[in-house]
Amino acid sequence: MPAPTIPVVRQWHRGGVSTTNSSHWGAFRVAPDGSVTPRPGDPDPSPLLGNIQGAQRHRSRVAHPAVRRRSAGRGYDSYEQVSWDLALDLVAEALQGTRERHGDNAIFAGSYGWGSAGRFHHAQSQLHRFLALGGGYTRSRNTYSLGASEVVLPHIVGRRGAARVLSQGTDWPVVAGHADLIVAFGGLRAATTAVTPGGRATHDFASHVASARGRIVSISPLRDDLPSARGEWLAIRPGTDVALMFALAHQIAADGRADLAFLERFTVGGDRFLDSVRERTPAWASAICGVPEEAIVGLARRMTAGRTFITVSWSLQRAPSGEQPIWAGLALAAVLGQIGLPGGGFGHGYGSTGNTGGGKLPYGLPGFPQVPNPVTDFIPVAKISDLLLRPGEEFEYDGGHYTYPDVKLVYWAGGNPFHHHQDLTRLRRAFQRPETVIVQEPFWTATARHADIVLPVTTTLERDDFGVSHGDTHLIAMKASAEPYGSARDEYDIFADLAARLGYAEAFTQGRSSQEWLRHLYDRWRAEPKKPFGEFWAAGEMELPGRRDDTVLFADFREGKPLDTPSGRIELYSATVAGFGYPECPGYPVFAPGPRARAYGEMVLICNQPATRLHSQLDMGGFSQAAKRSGREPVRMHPGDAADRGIADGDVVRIQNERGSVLAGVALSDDVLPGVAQLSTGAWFDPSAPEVATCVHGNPNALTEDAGTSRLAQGCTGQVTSVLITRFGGPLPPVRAYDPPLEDS
Ligand SMILES: Nc1nc2c(c(=O)[nH]1)N[C@H]1C(S)=C(S)[C@@H](COP(=O)(O)OP(=O)(O)OC[C@H]3O[C@@H](n4cnc5c(=O)[nH]c(N)nc54)[C@H](O)[C@@H]3O)O[C@H]1N2
Ligand SMILES: Nc1nc2c(c(=O)[nH]1)N[C@H]1C(S)=C(S)[C@@H](COP(=O)(O)OP(=O)(O)OC[C@H]3O[C@@H](n4cnc5c(=O)[nH]c(N)nc54)[C@H](O)[C@@H]3O)O[C@H]1N2
Ligand SMILES: [Mo]
Repeated sequence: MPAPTIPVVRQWHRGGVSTTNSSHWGAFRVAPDGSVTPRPGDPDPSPLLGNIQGAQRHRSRVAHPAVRRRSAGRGYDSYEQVSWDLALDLVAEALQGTRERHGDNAIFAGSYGWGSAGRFHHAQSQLHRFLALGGGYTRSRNTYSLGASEVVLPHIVGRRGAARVLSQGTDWPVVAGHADLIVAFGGLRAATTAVTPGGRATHDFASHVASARGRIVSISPLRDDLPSARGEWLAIRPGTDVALMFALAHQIAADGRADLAFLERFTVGGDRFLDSVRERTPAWASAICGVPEEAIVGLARRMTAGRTFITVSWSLQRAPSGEQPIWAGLALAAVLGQIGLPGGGFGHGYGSTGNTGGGKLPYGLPGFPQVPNPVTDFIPVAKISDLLLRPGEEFEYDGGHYTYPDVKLVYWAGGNPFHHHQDLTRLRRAFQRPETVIVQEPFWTATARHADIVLPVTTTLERDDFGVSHGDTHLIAMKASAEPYGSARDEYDIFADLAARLGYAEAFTQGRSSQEWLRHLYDRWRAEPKKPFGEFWAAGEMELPGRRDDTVLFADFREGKPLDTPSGRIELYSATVAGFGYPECPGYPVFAPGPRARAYGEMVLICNQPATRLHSQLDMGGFSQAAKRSGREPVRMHPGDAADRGIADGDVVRIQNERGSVLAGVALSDDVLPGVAQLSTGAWFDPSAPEVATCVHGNPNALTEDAGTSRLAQGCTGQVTSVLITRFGGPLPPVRAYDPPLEDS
């Protein structure tokens, strides 16, 4: 069938003026000519804005609904474009048939992913409401971001305490104004703070770091995980932070500076912890983590000389035994005894996202209302391949035993598992198993290419919405400035039509159009005082009332209010976790070495977040493309390591291990610890030349291991893996990841 034609590109502008909009990496404006500029008033806008304009009408957009031509299998076939009517009939039939033949839990719609900013057109909220009203779905729990922390923290500081650590830590102005020393495990990486889920109108990370009165010690394998001239870099081997934390606690205790009164009064297991680090000397730790013994002793003494704030980045727990750096970091802070004091204590992720310590609003955010999901089956989010490959098998999680349901239909909207999941070869195998895979996407991502039915979705430039994040300064009107690409539609309209086919349109829409929902959500939002909707919309933004940024985490606890743990105290020993009987995660912090060079010439690969985009989003955009080398994702390595392997700057290399191989373009840098290489996530997965590499573009998840942090949290461990790196001399295959799979291949 001939492809329907794509309508001529037509930007429409309301009255020829520029329009406001927003993204997870910040608010912006679209000029009548389509160019993108930062929101005036944002002191430190993100360069990621440079990806938007070129991506908006890139050839990798999905123009029309498409159905897989079944031949070689998902991920190998081409697609036929079809009408919306046919595509929606097929989706409705598949949903109904699956429910009737296999039950509601045979539908998996965890649908993890960031989608785009915007409170109403939030893909997962749309999908989850739609499927919950239709009978339910198997869901996922926790996040790739914080899988280990979300499960272990409630055992250490209680469920409410954990929520506060994760979203309401000590505010930055308090840290900057009171800490004599900030010790940042995993650094304070400026590039990651450009991003906040829901966007942030005012990027203030740089100003907080600049205003810090104390010094900052960044403990990281990468020098540039710390932006400030006032900082110091303490280079550490990946996966060894717990050894360093133990040695710091050891030295503090050996110097007679452990706060025994704090440990006694506010913790369970403080004495036991001090006992456990008795043999964990700086010399012992130095041999493991590579930090010189004198530097460990010196740091321990500086930490007791004044007010010390300890922050652990989220990356440390996205690794094998990721529960441990959280537990050990809190134990170290407890030994110092400054938890609950301004500028002291513990924090999590101060360089991981733009709103950690970034203020509080005394009300929630507006959002599309959810309904209860009648299905109780779930997976820890990073168990997607196991779910599909092992139906009926048991898994353990947080003390419980559960069974994987037999999933027959997978529905994904707003996420890209072929970006985010580990061991993509295994994921490809897993994706062959269901009867039906449905993906809603603006772009032909690798996930869309593994679907049977692909429904094209509008981008935030093509629909009206509003954006805001927790602790934000402004609500931003996100106004449509472009016609939908091809026949792309809003998620809301897609689900409204599907609900009509399945007989519950009214329940899904409550009789409202998208515009009516926007106004409704705004009107019933508890932020007060606020302007009438029309005034807010015309102004393009509204400053948020009641914002505060003077919180001190656990100040009330220090003053006597118990935590919601079994003991009411910080559990450095948890009888609950001990009772689960997991040797790899007993009831107290332990050191377990992470991935390391296991063979001659091997290196540790850091697979961190990309500085040039959000995950895989807009990888075809200008800012992301400008960093590529020979069209491949850049891999950074130390000049010494490169010389040992006969590799020069700009060479293409093959990075491989037992799970797969990728091509990447070398960027030499002495900001990288020798023995370590860095390949950020998010290059679009490109398996088009399997004879050359699993991915010829440089997606590190072709290499990472698909294994949980431990049986406690089962969190994602994608941050680090071990690899061999060699020069690639063969003919370079083209990158085909952005070419829509529409013609016969
Ligand atoms: N190796 C390794 N892997 C990792 C990590 C790591 O540190 N190392 N980090 C992990 C972490 S923390 C995370 S959060 C995940 C991120 O993983 P994801 O959140 O899955 O990654 P994104 O690329 O943001 O995927 C969002 C998708 O939504 C699409 N989209 C945008 N707007 C819309 C919309 O309105 N509707 C629909 N239907 N789709 C839309 C985008 O085109 C994109 O394909 O990756 C994880 N993976
Ligand atoms: N530009 C940009 N910003 C983002 C995102 C993005 O995709 N792009 N994604 C957002 C999301 S979803 C999340 S969850 C957060 C994630 O926030 P993080 O997890 O904090 O971010 P990463 O960049 O993965 O890791 C930060 C640094 O940790 C260091 N590191 C890795 N392993 C170790 C280790 O074992 N020990 C020590 N000491 N350091 C280590 C690495 O050098 C790395 O640069 O970032 C958010 N911000
Ligand atoms: Mo994340």
